[in-house]
Amino acid sequence: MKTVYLGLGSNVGNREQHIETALAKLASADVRVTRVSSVYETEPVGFAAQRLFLNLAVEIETDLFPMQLLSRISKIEQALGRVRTIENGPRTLDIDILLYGRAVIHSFKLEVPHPRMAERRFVLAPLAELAPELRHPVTHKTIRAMLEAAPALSMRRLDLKLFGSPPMDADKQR
Ligand code: GSY
Repeated sequence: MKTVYLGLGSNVGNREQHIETALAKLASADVRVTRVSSVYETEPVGFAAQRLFLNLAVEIETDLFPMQLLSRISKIEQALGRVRTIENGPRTLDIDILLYGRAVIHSFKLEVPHPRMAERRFVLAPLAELAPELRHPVTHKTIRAMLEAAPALSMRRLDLKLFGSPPMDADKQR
C-alpha cells in the first residue's frame, strides 16, 4: 500500500462541482481517499488570461501501480470533459500525481515527483496542510521549506466543505 499525494485544479464551469465529482470518482475499492486539504482560489500561472483556479491537495492510499493510477486519473479527467486545447490553458479538472511514496519516476508519460511542484505555490500550500514535514525524495527538502521558497502567488483559502467534511476530521489530522 502506497501513500500518494495528488494536486487537483479546476478553472472552468462549476469548479466546486468538478472537484466534488472527481473526489467521489477517485474513492473506490482500490483507492482510499484519506485526507483532503482546504480549497484555495488561486491566480492562474502560465497563461494569465483565464479564470481563477480552485486548487487543493488530496492524500490517498492505494495498491495501484503508478501507471495504473495515472490511467485511473486520466479517465476521471476525461469523464469531467477535459480537453487539452491551449497549453497551460483553462481546464475543467486537472489531477497531478505529486508524490507516490518515495518513488522517483521518469517515463515518457509520467514524472514523479511532479517536475514543477517546487515552483507552484498553488500545489505546495494545500500540500503543506497535509504533509508539512514530508521530504521530497530527490531534493530532501520538506514541503514546508519548499513552500517558504516558492514564488509568491495571489491566493486565498476558501471556507468550502468538500467530500463530506473536509478539511479533514480533527482525529485524522496529523
Ligand atoms: O496542473 C496545473 C494546472 N495549472 C494551474 C492550476 O492548477 N492553478 C493555477 N493557479 N495555475 C495553473 N496553471 C496551470 S497550467
